[in-house]
Amino acid sequence: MANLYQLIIFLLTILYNFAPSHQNHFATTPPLPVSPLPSYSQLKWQQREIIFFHHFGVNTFTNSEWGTGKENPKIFNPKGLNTAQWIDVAIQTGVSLSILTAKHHDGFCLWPSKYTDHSVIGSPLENGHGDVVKEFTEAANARGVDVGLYLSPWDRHDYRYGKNVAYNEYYMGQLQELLNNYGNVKEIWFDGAKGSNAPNMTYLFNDWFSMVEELQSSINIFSDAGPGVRWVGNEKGFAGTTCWSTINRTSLSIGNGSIVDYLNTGDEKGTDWLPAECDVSIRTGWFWHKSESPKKLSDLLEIYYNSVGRNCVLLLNVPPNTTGLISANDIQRLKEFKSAIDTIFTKNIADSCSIKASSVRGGKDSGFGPEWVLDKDHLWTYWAPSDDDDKDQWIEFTATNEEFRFNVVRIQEAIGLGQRIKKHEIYVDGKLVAKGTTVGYKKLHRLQNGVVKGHRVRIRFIGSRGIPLISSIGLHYDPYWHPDPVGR
Ligand code: FUL
Repeated sequence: MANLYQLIIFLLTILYNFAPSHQNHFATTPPLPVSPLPSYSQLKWQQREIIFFHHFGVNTFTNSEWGTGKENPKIFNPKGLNTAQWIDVAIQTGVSLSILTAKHHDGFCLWPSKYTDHSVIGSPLENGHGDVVKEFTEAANARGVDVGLYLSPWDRHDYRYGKNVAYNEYYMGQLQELLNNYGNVKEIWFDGAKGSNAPNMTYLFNDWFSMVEELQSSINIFSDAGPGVRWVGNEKGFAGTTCWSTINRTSLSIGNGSIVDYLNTGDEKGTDWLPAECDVSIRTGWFWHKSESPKKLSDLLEIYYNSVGRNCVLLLNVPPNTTGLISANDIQRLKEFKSAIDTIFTKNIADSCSIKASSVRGGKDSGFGPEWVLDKDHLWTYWAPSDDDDKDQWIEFTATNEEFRFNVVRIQEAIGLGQRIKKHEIYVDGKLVAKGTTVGYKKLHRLQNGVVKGHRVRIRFIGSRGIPLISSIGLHYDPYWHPDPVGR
């Protein structure tokens, strides 16, 4: 009798579980994020990939890099100033944000600040009625390019410099002028440079940052220690081969050169999301000098692979000349640079491959299959392995007809849910061709042995914080890449 009773209960349980009304019809949910996470503004910033910097001021006319602060404003005379031309160059280069030096260390202001006369007011520009910040921001707004500003804390001109209260009041007054009167500002740039004549000068960074965030809602604050974006630790445009967007802000300080290695690699265990920006000039100097010319295309590509291709944003300085224009040879080099990037990355050889993975979260058709690494949304659609697939997670591409040929591999993580990957390897027909550590928003591998041919590419993820989430993968051919045969 008891057995019969048990049998009935068993059959009823089966019926209950398989009755249509009790089946799970819901889609598989996305996995939990692994914190820390980027803010909306940090994600937008990361997707820009390349940003322009324009160093322009009295140094442009004195052929120097650091002005003394004693320059006569009358020397600032860009007779053909055309900021629209700068912005057009940004657009042609695919750049969506340009940052201008509103004030450099010499203290000369490119806008008519009411707190000093060391500015465009004393210059021949529109007989003292000019405003480069206004022209620049208006040209950018009219063309749909975002703007950023650099207001140097170190001021070699102003008499208040070195007097803590007076100078911080002056500086904060200028911040209010710049952030109240020129529309949206998407990035503000602070460095920690100080005059050796005023070693006790204290910059009230915390007050400055609070004020910046009060005045501009979607701004990223750049400094050695963020809080929006961190310095990469050098001015060569190179990030570490390992580069986490995470770091401990409490270990950072602004203007302290000893932490450059930490800034360069970030910190796997960091509790703050603070991605790195790689600043470098297209020429040797930050300001325009007649004797200098733009870097070679191969150098710019090297910088691109070592910055954008290492999970960073490239802040490329393009200095306007004494006429007030971007020089023709810089424009030419930027055209070549943009065209090279398009040539390399427009075609993805993986698009014509069949694709499979070690496992899929929620099974086939769950929305997390490996095919999602080939769609055009690079952030919120991704391949996710199943939670229990923690030994050998891989994704594999197989050529459907003739063998493929490539020399660049691009991997991108769904960083909206955190940066996860610690270690990965790339195999072609079973042979290891590249390996690396972090991936982040974008990792580019230029294959050190040049072009590989084959039928099967497997990318293995062999260490991650939580499961890896891969938003995009590309197999590309870079015709400009000729690895040095020495040391192979
Ligand atoms: C540094 C400055 O000292 C350089 O002149 C330049 O502006 C560079 C981008 O930042 O801190």
